[in-house]
Amino acid sequence: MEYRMQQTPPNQDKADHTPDATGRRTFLAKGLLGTLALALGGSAVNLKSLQAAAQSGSLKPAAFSMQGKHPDLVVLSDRPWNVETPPHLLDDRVTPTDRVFIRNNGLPPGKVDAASWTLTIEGESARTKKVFTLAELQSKFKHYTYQLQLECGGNGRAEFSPPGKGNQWGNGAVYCSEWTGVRVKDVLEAAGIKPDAVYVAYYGKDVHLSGDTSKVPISRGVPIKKALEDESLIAWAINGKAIPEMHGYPLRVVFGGWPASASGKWVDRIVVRNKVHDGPKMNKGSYMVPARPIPPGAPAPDDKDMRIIESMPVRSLITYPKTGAIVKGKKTLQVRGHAWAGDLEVKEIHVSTDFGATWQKCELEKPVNRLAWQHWKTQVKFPSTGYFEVWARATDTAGASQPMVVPAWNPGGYLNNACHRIAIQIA
Ligand SMILES: Nc1nc2c(c(=O)[nH]1)N[C@H]1C(S)=C(S)[C@@H](COP(=O)(O)O)O[C@H]1N2
Ligand SMILES: [Mo]
Repeated sequence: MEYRMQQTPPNQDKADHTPDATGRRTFLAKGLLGTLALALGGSAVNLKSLQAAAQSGSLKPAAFSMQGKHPDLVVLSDRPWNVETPPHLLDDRVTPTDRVFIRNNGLPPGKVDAASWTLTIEGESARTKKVFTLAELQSKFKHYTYQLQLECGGNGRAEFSPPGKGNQWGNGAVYCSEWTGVRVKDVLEAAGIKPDAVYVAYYGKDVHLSGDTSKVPISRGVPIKKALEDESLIAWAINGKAIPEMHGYPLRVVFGGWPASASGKWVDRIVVRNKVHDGPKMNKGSYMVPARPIPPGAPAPDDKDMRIIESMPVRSLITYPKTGAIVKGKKTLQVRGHAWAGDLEVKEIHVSTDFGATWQKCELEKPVNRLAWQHWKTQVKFPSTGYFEVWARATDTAGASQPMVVPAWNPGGYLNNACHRIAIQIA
């Protein structure tokens, strides 16, 4: 369960949870032209920066190597680790753990002893303070397994102009894996919830980037109503195995459909609050958007004029074919992917191969459970050979569709749910 940067295939002692600080990345110049050729269909902004980098020779994609992770994930930063998944690697119905994006605000806790791990429930609106060992959580409460879709609030940020503050995520900071654990509500009810409870928040054991152990890198939460839903979990397993170190070993909370920042990793404390939680990253514009729209590039409003992001907006991905594909010898192609809509369901999804002039409806499956993403597919018939873009646009049960261009600019670069676009050449 250990992650290391390394250049040789992994073969570490599975009991050691200490990350390797001496990790290295290799840089490959090859592949750059390929990247340029495939950069179509995303955003003009990215394409320009790729071209500029190519001219100056400064862009060298890094080869990524971390135990348990797919080598084609894209590293945005390595301190803290922020690593995204190219959409074509998200083609599976249930995302394999090696393809799950990584978003850390601080440094993982290092060596973790699951046998002595405890979870404390407390806070102004908890009737009693309760402490559970991991084994007690597992033996005292009923287990549930759900497929839950999680997306970083900043997914798609790279397309905002001027750029939003933070990691320049493309479209791959999203996934849907299968989580197993106990319900947040069952555990909170064991402690008792006072009627004035408003918010439920996590604290984790990760370390602030400064190394200062008195500082908390992130502590966020959700309103009590979301916390008490059936699908809100305190989980110890993903896809049937212990959660890997990078994703919160040994315990995390999972709130599907909401910004993944609410789904705390390495969780050792849950607080029931009588007011909106005020932990780090619940303020100063983090995971907030202006309550009223502001012009692109305008200064960030005060928090009182911002709203905390809750359920994520409708969105979809095209996971097959891979952008840049050159298709030979046929003009009809299966196109497929997933769609999701925060707390809602996706009602329909369409694709266009003529830049949004006309749309064709796709086959769409129901979610396997609430808050799981939904699979869609369709046969696309291209009218001729040549260059095409495929755009996908999902519509939720409340009637909202994905915008075709980047939506409301906001200082944090959150909530870009514009249509996903891929480029195809029919040869
Ligand atoms: N303790 C802790 N929990 C955390 C974070 C963190 O830095 N520390 N990052 C949050 C953010 S912003 C996201 S998007 C998700 C990412 O989860 P993943 O790395 O398992 O994909 O974890 C959330 N939970
Ligand atoms: Mo995030």
